Parts: sequence; C-alpha cells; structure tokens
Amino acid sequence: MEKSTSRQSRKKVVAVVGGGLVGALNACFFAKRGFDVELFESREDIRRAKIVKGRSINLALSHRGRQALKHVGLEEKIVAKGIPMHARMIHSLNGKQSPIPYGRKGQVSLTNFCNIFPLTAAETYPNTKMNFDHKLQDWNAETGLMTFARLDGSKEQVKTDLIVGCDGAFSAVRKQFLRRSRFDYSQTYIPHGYMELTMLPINGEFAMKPNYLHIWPRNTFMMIALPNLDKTFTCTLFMPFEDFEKITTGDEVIEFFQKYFPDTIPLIGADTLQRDYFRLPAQAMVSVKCNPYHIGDACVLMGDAAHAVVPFYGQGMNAGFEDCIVFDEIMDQFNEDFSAVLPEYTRVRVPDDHAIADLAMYNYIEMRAHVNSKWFLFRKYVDNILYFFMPKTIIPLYTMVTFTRTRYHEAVKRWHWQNKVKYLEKMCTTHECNLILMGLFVPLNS
Ligand code: EGU
Repeated sequence: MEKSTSRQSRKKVVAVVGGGLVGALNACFFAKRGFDVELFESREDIRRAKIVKGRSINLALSHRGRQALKHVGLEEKIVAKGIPMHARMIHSLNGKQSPIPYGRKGQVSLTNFCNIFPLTAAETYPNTKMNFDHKLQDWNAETGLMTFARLDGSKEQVKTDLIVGCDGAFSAVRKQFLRRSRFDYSQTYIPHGYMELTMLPINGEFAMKPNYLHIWPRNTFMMIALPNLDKTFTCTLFMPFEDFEKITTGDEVIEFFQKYFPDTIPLIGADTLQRDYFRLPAQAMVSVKCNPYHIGDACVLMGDAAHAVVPFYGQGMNAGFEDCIVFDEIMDQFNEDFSAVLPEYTRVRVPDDHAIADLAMYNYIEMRAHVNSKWFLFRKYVDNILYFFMPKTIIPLYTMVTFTRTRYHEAVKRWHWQNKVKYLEKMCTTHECNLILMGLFVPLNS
C-alpha cells in the first residue's frame, strides 16, 4: 500500500518514526507548519495499553525543553504536571541534608508518562495521523520506501517526502545510515547500571522535601531522587553492574543500604526495598554519537536516535526537544526546502549534540571518580560564590546548560575559558581570602 504520494501539487507528507517524547513533539512541529504528518509507533497506543511495560524513568525538564514545548503551546500544560526543583539536596552518609540552590528557577521534575501530552497534542491536528503497532522493519535509502510490520503478521509499505527518525537509542531508521559510506558512528556502554526504587508517601505526604533533586553522592555509587505529582519519589540507584550482581539476597540489600544510604531505609521501607530491588534487573546506559544526521533530502535523525546520552547532566530529553526547535528555525531560514535544510541541520546541530554527550560522559566519569557529598558541596559552593560575585564573568556550566539556550558547544568553550580565568585568580587570591568568601557565602545561603 502506498499512501498519498501521487497527487499533484499536494502538501508534503512527513513520516515521524517513533511516538516517544521527541517523535510526538516533532509531529506537532511539522503539523503546525501544515505538513501531512504520519506518526509511526511500534508499540500499541500507550494511552490505551492495560499494562504499560517498561519503566518510569524520571526526567528533568529545563529551559531548552520548555522552550520547545512553548513553541507548540504545550509548556504550561506539562509544567503543571511537574514539580519545580529549585535546588539539590545533598545527603551525607551521616544523614545530614544540605541544600545547594540552582540560582535560577524554571526546572521541573517529570515522570515519563508525560509523553501522553505530546501524543495527545499531535493527535489534535487534523493533518496528523497516528499509526500505532507499526514497527519499522526496513526502509530503502534510495527509494525512501518503508516497510512496517504489524502484530497480526501483516506488512505495510509507505513512502513519504521526508522520514524523521525519532525512534530512540536503538533506532531502526539509523540502521540504513550504518550501511552507508562516510557515516561516523560510535556507541559506548558505561560500566554502571541503574535501578529505580519508589519511595511512597508517608502519612499522605512526601517522604522528603519535594522541591529538590535529592542526591546521595558516594563515589562509585550514587543515588538520586526526583519527586512525582502523586507524592512519591522515584529513586535511581547508579552502580557498577558487578556491584549489582554481588547483592543476591534481601538481607544483603538492607546491609548495602545500611552502609551507604542509611537515611533512606525508613523512608523507602525495608520490605519495599527488598521487593523493588529484585523486581527488575539493573538497566544499561549507552551513549551514542553519529554524523551526519541526514541522508540527502530524504531522512533525518533526532533525539536519542541521533545522540543518546548518559543521564548525568539531566539533558537527554531537553537536548532532543531542542533538536525540534533548531530544525524548525532552519526550516524558516531555508523555506522548507529539505535539500538545504537537512545538511544545514547536521552542520549546526552535530557539534552541540556531541558537546552534551561529552559533558554527560565527563560528569559521569568525574562523579564516579571522586564525588562524595563533601566534594560535591564544596564544588557547587565555589561555583555559586564566583557566580554571586561575578555573575557576568563566571557562569557555572550547569547554569548555561540548564537555564539558557546557549549552544552546548559554546557553553563548553566558555567553560574552558572560565577555568583559565579561575586559575589566574587562584594565583592572585590568597587562601585566606577564599576562606573568608566561603564563610560569607555559607551563611548567605542557609
Ligand atoms: C535526572 C535523572 C546533580 C540524573 C548532575 C547535578 C537527573 C539526573 C548534575 C537522572 C547530579 C548530576 C543537573 C541538573 C540533573 C546538579 C546538572 C537530573 C541529573 C551537573 C536518571 N543534573 N539531573 N548536573 O547540578 O546540571 O544538580 O538519572 F547528581 S538536573 Cl549527576 Cl541542573
């Protein structure tokens, strides 16, 4: 079956492959421009699924993501389903909690069920058609013909003017790129896995303060917790796979938590902890980089399909959403001429996506190497002090990344420059001076 390809002077048809967060948002962007949009998702409609398989990985929505949502009128709706996070809360081994403000507002914590909003929004455009239970089996980069497999065993062939691959880290669209010459591709699995544990409300209230990103930095282990609207917290434990595998009994789980995260045992509950720990095996994390993001004027990759990142900068979804804005801006610049837009998109976006992939990996390496709670607190205090006294000169990297739309690669460049300035200052400033600054800042903040 071929769909809507032979009409004369027709509207162009865009196939969005993948109905996740970036796919659904992209469908909105293309529909808003007046294209006929066909969205293909391999799973059934998650909104009608009785059992939602998979996990509830937590997401932090920040400035870049919000700007993209705003573009299609979704920002307020989604932000209302999130919990604002104004600061981190660092949990020390002895149970002490220390807040470190982000300095700016605007970041919210979301659970991934929130992708029903972009999906529902995409559906409200009359020029969008949703095709669930359509698994991309193969496509031909020469002809653009896609073959989808259905659960009932049938096949469907579709041809469109543009294919937008938003089908995640294990993208089926990307497979055709890999067969071509001069396509760079790398993927790296990190030695850590993650596991999600739920912290239920206590007496109907959040078990910990809600408006924080709770962090338990323990060098090679780390746990973070983000609040959900239903007053639960989703805790994510990051740990090398080999350490996950060492823990095989309920008693060992408690022993481990007693040693590294003792304050969380009464909050999660020993029984829940033992049950949740063995419910699902630890999950892998992969980082993917590639270049180019397009094939001719026929196909383009966005989101995790183009650049899966490890979660240690809280930017995966935000970078994917920003892809949609960047593409949209280039569509304006080049009058929706795909043969010009696609190469320009690759040219502009690859350096930025590679920069955020590197930053996330850098932060992973730095945190597992020597980040305990003291070190984390110290580093962020120093960042905040410098920003407080020289807000125009020394902007913390996470501020540029999380609270602005400074291009990722420019944020990195500026960070390298700032580090040089800081080094010079270190030589000019006495140790005593720094201690006084620290003394000033700590009371100011608490
Ligand atoms: C969500 C889920 C604290 C990991 C990086 C900060 C998030 C994360 C940080 C997840 C950290 C780490 C930053 C934000 C955020 C910090 C950030 C949200 C990490 C550098 C499932 N990270 N998240 N940096 O600064 O910029 O607070 O794994 F622990 S939000 Cl790892 Cl800002």
